[in-house]
Amino acid sequence: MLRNFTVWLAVVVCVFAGKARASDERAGAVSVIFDTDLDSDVDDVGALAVLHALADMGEATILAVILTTEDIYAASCADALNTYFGRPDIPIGVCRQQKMRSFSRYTKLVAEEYPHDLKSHEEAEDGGKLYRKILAGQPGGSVAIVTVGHLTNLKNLLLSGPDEHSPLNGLELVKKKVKLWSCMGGNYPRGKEPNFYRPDPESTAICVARWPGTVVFSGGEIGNPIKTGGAVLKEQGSPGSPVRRAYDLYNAFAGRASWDQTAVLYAVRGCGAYWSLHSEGYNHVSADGSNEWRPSPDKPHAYLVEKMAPAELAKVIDALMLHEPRR
Ligand SMILES: [Ca+2]
Repeated sequence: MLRNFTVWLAVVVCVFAGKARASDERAGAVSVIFDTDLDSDVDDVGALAVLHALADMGEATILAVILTTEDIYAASCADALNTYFGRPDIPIGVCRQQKMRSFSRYTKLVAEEYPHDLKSHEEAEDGGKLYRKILAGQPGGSVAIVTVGHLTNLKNLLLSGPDEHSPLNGLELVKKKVKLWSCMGGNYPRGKEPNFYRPDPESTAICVARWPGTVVFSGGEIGNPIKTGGAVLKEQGSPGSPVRRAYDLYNAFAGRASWDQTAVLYAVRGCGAYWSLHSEGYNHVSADGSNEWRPSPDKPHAYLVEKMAPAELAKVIDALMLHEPRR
């Protein structure tokens, strides 16, 4: 009897898992590669939670999570978050050329406390290669890349040569497969923002100058006044949620800026009622990682301009961060 029940349960679980995947791939869902420095700040966790919520709502499909960080527990933490949200098999990429260390306030404990099967950083794939593998398998003009950290892996993709996944070089592959790069980085119209200058300004300058398609930047000034993950997450979040746990470990229950969530939200929903775009001109990045918007020549660059009041947009983001996985 117990064995029969176990078999029945397994069938039910498989059927519901199948439905979840089918729903993710609903027509109109935006296919996203999420590239994150899941380490020093906690808005990356908020952004990944928002992305899973949008996937559960049929608005997004998560193709891969790429960790551009030297935190050695970031990959396992990402796998634990993906597993919590019912997507344990999302491919995970890392930076191979960095000297790894442990410095995040939350990645190690989240990785230790929540189930996942990626046992170590070494088991993950190389981020630049994973980009190529994923892009090669997608339809033309279909992929949105969201970056919410620095750009080492993206530069590795862009400068890559042909390989077993595609005869195209990185530039050609991006041009053919990527419809949007939604980039949290820089300040607009000018400034110096950490994602662009720390620790790899050279990759920033290369990616922004050579990107062969549309880039929309969410500057530090956009996410800064949108405080989320505070009292709402503390009081209404599931006690078992790794998102709530990460914000607690980060000591962020006073609320934290929503830089990274904005880049996810834009990639999936566009401007909506949230923002307008400033698109005339282009973004110039200097060797030190500072940036300046220049009025000409016009390139396929744009930056977000606040439209919805930050306190109202915070409610939208907080609601998505409270989302619990389907069981
Ligand atoms: Ca980040």
